[in-house]
Amino acid sequence: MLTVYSSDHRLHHGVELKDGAISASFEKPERAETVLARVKAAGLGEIIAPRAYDRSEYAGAHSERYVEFLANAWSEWTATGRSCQALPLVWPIRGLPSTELPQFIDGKLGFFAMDAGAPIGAGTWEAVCSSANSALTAVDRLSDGTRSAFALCRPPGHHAGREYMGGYCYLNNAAIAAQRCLEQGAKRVAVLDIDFHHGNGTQDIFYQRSDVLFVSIHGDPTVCYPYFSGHADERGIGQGEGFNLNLPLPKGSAMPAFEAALFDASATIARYRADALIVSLGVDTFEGDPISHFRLRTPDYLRIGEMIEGLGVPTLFVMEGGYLVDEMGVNAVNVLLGFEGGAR
Ligand code: SP5
Ligand code: ZN
Repeated sequence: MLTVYSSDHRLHHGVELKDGAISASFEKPERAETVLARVKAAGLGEIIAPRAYDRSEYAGAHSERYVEFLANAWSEWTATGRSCQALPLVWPIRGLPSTELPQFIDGKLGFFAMDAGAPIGAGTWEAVCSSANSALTAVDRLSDGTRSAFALCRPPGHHAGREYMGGYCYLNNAAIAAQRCLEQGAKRVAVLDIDFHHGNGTQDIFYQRSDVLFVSIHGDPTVCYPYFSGHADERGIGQGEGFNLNLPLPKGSAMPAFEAALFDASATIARYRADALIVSLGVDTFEGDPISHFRLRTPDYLRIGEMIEGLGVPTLFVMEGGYLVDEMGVNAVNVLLGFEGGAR
């Protein structure tokens, strides 16, 4: 399987508000390095760098003013004399009268963020573009007839909505990839999100549309991040009604429950007759993950890959979460190996 990877991800090394203090984020550069090392060790296949794309390629998934904000945020922030990473501290919560975009960076940060989980530093924008470009490059290889590809994206993307960042995510790599599949002739694209956290951003981007089916398996949002989306009754609206499926599972769920949910997800995707499948591949479902609450084990990821292969659709895997650095390489690549094993 082809892997698309850029070392430019290292330009982003965010901070995180943790236990009342600022420290290094769980979402750190070593994550992508350990996955890359495992791709090589397992002999998964060719590894290529992403090509450059114009910013307008992100516009199907995000608004122009949001992309503009991301591109300029660091320079606007440092222009105020600050050199630490930029974080929002005020949000337009329901009930406040103004929905106008503020003109000062501190207001813009809150306007375009769902939480304080997406810090912006000097290299963030460049890293974010390399991540999205990896997904786009992988789509372009898929449309050349390749059966599957792996975009080793970092930072991740599935919490980023049409006009907001959050949860370590800035541009929604999976949504940008889905949009490009449509531009390249696909009529129906399915996004299957198996990260522990609900892919609220991807849901947001496609909620009113029927040309992209979104299916997500995740921790129950009544007790798990992102709390404000991911419930089973969120089914899409307007044209999109019936094209959004959330399968929340209780904290502590292990493979039997996960496999049953993946079986349901697969049935829905098969009925949709997708021309392409994008998998938001998080491995924070692992039993040892430091911020998540499922109990999958390393061999379970082989089975997941095999089940996804059974759909028989050209498939792009996009790296999302997974925070136990020592194990996430093996677990992520196991999904890919399971997929390839299923194809044999
Ligand atoms: C892409 C992705 O997986 N984003 C996840 C964002 C989760 N943000 C909330 C993290 C809450 C961390 N709580 C720390 C508990 C440590 N014991
Ligand atoms: Zn996650």
